Amino acid sequence: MILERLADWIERATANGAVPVLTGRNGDMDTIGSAIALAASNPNLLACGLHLGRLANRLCQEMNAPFRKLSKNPSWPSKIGGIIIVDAASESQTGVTIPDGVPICVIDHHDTCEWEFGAGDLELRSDARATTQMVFEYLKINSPNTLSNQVRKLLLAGLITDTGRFRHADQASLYCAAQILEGATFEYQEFVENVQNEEISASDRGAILKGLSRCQSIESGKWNLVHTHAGIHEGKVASLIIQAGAEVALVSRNRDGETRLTARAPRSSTISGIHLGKMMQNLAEKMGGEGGGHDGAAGWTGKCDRIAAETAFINILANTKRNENES
Ligand SMILES: [Mn+2]
Repeated sequence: MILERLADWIERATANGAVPVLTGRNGDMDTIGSAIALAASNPNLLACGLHLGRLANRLCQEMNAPFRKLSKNPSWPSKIGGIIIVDAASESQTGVTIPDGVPICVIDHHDTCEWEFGAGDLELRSDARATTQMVFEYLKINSPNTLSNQVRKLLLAGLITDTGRFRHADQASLYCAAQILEGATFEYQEFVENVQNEEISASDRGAILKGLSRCQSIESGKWNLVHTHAGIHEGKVASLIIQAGAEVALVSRNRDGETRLTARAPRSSTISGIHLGKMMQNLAEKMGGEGGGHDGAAGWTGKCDRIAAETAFINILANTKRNENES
């Protein structure tokens, strides 16, 4: 059983020194919640990463959850037993350089993977809807005492946000959510309201609306694409575009010479043949940079200008076959 291999890996690594549990640089609730929850199971594990996203930052403050913010060139503990990376499909997705010669363990649920593994490394990859789901499965069996209300809240928050409030859930993730709540003494509805209670400042609202006002709807091959650029909140803009009925949403941004693409697609599009993660990986092969993700949510980052990146994505979309099914 693969989770036993994780238990063995952690036991060996923590016997050799401190083991940072490193998050993805987007700092979303899934990566942060996974790291803090897993780190709570062993005193030699330390949750850390480059960045805390808005929601993760607020929940961590409310719960006083231990998380260490790293600089781009972190000073790692001198006696380091290994590094666990959660919810990141590549080293660049962590934003930091992993020291050479240190065993790594990657726990991730993305469809794409650019890690290279050597002897002593461990990869745990699954089709879980959130990495917190994988961490819960591990803690449930190997460290049930770690599952305090606080840890359960962090795990549940990762599951709630990565599934878009369970819109993209499946049987296993819903069952996992029920199990997380089974031993909890907080109320689900109250917690969900707290997670959803995201305040958007007037200037952020302005940026989101500006992004929406620039939207263009085009036909690319057999697909409808709505694309725009936004300086902030690209994921939110993309979700709003999908709610407006687009088959594929693409939001780009350019900052400090780096272009980032964020794409979303509804289930009806992924059933018909869209796999945004693979398309972004394809884009990285053509344009350089790094791309990947899930079928309905993915991203790419690279050095070329915004228009060139958008054009390359649109070409890939135009060449994506559509499975027509009669139902
Ligand atoms: Mn995730």
